[in-house]
Amino acid sequence: MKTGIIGLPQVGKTSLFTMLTGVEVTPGKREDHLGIARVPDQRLDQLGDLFHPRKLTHATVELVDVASLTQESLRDGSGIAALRNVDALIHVVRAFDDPSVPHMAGDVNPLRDIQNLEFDLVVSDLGQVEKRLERVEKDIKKQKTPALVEELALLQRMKPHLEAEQPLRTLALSVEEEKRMRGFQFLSQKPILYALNVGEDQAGQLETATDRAGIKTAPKTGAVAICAKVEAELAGLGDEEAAEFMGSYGLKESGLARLTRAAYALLGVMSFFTAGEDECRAWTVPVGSRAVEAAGAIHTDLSKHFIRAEVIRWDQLLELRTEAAAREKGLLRLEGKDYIVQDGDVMHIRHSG
Ligand SMILES: Nc1nc2c(ncn2[C@@H]2O[C@H](COP(=O)(O)OP(=O)(O)OP(=O)(O)O)[C@@H](O)[C@H]2O)c(=O)[nH]1
Ligand SMILES: [Mg+2]
Repeated sequence: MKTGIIGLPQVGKTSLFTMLTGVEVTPGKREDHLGIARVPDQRLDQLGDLFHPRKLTHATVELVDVASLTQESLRDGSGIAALRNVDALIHVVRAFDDPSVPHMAGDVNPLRDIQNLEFDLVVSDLGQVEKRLERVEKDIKKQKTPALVEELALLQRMKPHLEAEQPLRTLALSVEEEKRMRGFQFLSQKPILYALNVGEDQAGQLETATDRAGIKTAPKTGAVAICAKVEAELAGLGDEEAAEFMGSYGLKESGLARLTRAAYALLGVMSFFTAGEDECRAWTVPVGSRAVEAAGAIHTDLSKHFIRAEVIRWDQLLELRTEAAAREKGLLRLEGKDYIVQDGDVMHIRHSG
């Protein structure tokens, strides 16, 4: 899974990137940064406490911190290139007040900033669609293939939608049509998570911050508030100190955990676990995945030679402590290929070969 961090200058993109990935970057340099974020998961940590595995492996998300997504970089294509193949966008929106940090638009106004950047994405896509339309219309005159005719019809639907300043996210497309358009990497089509970066004074009211800012969620859109300043301080603390520090703000979990949860919900993915003395590990799969597909996420061979999955809910396993005890109680279930995996399932794949 790959996510692109975008936003206006000086809103806290790199601060967020650093807090998610732990990658320190040279301040002041305007360049894209790439990093891997560990997806925090208390359930996995607890499984780790139970099994004491040699390896504890969290799920990861690839992040790219895009230095400047300006109207120019969108026009010349360099901004789009940085976001190729990202599954989702995180739009960092400034909500903190700090006279020492210049604000490009003058004053703090999250809604306006969201609308402006959305507009830039829509304009960029419109340019792409128009270019492609011209090409397809030309080609169709030479040779009228069914594929071109379909593409033309689709582009002709997209154009007025974009001209009405609507992002492609809100255009209903069939699975087939989505596939057809994927290669174009339209930016306004990607799911987007608004990350409202609030000041320390609001760190205690993160739950309500996005509502108070008037951010409405729409299809393929999510919103979450974080306080980069508080997170940066958290990063330097041990677990106990961190809990105490969060408690002083009335926070139960880190912004990191909140943000990744929101991103998972937005992307329609979830985690299941494998657990043993060797390794406890979280795996990310789409919600609704079948057992055989989950097995394939671990290794293609496991899906090919899949026999059965032994499944138990993570909290039940923690309560009963051992798989033997779980089996005795009948809580360790044997499931077939078509079992729909649930968030938090602990699975052991039985396979042949
Ligand atoms: N007061 C306050 N300052 C913040 C907060 N988050 C970031 N900053 C400051 O804002 C400035 C910009 O932060 P960056 O993380 O570099 O922002 P950016 O979006 O990456 O900036 P560019 O890459 O230059 O566009 C830095 O001086 C940060 O310390 C916050 O929550 N509160
Ligand atoms: Mg930056």
